[in-house]
Amino acid sequence: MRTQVGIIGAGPAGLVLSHLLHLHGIESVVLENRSRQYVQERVRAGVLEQGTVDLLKETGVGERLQREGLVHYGVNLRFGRRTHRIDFADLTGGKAVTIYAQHEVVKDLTDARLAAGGQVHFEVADTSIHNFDNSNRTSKPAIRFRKDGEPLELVCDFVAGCDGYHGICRPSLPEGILTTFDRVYPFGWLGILAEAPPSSEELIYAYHERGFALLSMRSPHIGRLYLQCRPDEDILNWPDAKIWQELQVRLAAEEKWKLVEGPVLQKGVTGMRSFVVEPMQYGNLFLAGDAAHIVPPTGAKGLNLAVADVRILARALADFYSTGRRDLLHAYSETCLRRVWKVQRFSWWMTSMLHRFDNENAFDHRRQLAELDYLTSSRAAAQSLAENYVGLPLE
Ligand code: FAS
Ligand code: PHB
Repeated sequence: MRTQVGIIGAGPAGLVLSHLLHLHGIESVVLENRSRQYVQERVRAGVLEQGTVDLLKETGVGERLQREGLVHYGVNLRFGRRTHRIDFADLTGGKAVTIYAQHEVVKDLTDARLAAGGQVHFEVADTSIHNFDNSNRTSKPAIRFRKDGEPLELVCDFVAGCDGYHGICRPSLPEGILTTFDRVYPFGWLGILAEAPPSSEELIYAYHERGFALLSMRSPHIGRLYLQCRPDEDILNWPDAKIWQELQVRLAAEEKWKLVEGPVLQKGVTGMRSFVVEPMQYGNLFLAGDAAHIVPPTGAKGLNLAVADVRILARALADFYSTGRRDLLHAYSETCLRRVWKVQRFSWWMTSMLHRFDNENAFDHRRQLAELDYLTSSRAAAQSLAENYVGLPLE
């Protein structure tokens, strides 16, 4: 097989990249080891930044998003049982976020790629990457894999490692090339999908002495709620009634407000870490999305950062194929990392402010409350949160 850009991973990074390359007339092949159904049903992120929404709409894959997405012009912080709204429209000149599940984005992009004759191969196995280090000018990069048991090789000009945190691309780089920056948090999130109308129009981030809680949603009928838990929490210790009981305590408000419960459709525990590798490229291999970085979900940034990476990569590849110049490709990692580290900072800050840490004391708890008090009483502080939450400019 032969193509211009070989893409490993059919998550948001891989699919948006393939779609953007297609719009530039650049061929790509996407190789995904899971089934199409698995990838399109995997419950992950739910908040799209303004820039992500604009990109999907402007590039012709935002029709269902426009119809079904929930546009939010604000978010709520709840602490001391009192609720404070951060008004995005006022603080960011009209920007918003849209609630639209990641797996819906993946569905829309997969449909669009296949409808355009794009090559997205699911359930490939034994993927490996070769000749990407640019040392041997005669042999082009290659991706070897099995499809229906048959060994195949995809020869390409460039390889995009969009295969997530557990993929094979990052580990394929030679020893000594990558520097890793890592912080593992001493807690996780227990998340549920519930068949219950969300009890708030907009998201509620709650700081509570028993731990963080978040009320989010997927539709006017489906709630998505999280509570801080131990990082190695066994979900079997959390029957539905106990989850709802804890959410009722942590989300309680002094104003007249009730958290409506309902059947739990899905529940799971996610660990939390901040992770970055530098550089995000080597030879003709480019890492994008979770393959290169992980953020704690408190800032709702993971998916959006993946999209930001591949916007930069698609532009660099388009410039190369139209002019032969490699300067944007050479600057890919540096360009992405400027935004990656600012998003890492914001996600770390939101996480540190809203969660209870076992090794912190009464001073720290008062400091966290002061941070929340400052955020909700200073326009400048609120504007900083708002501009990060709706999404920083691409560059
Ligand atoms: P992805 O992991 O989405 O995609 C990588 C793809 O590569 C996968 O489909 C995988 O099957 C495939 N792959 C892996 N190895 C391969 C191989 N060897 N060969 C071929 N294919 C291979 N972010 C938020 O903003 N909010 C959230 O609430 C949130 N919740 C999350 C919950 C969980 C459990 C997890 C794991 C992540 C969550 N995230 C959240 C972050 C998440 O949304 C990611 O940031 C986003 O999926 C990044 O997209 P990709 O970089 O495309 O990686
Ligand atoms: C979600 O709806 O899944 C969600 C929302 C906001 C976050 C994290 C997850 O910060």
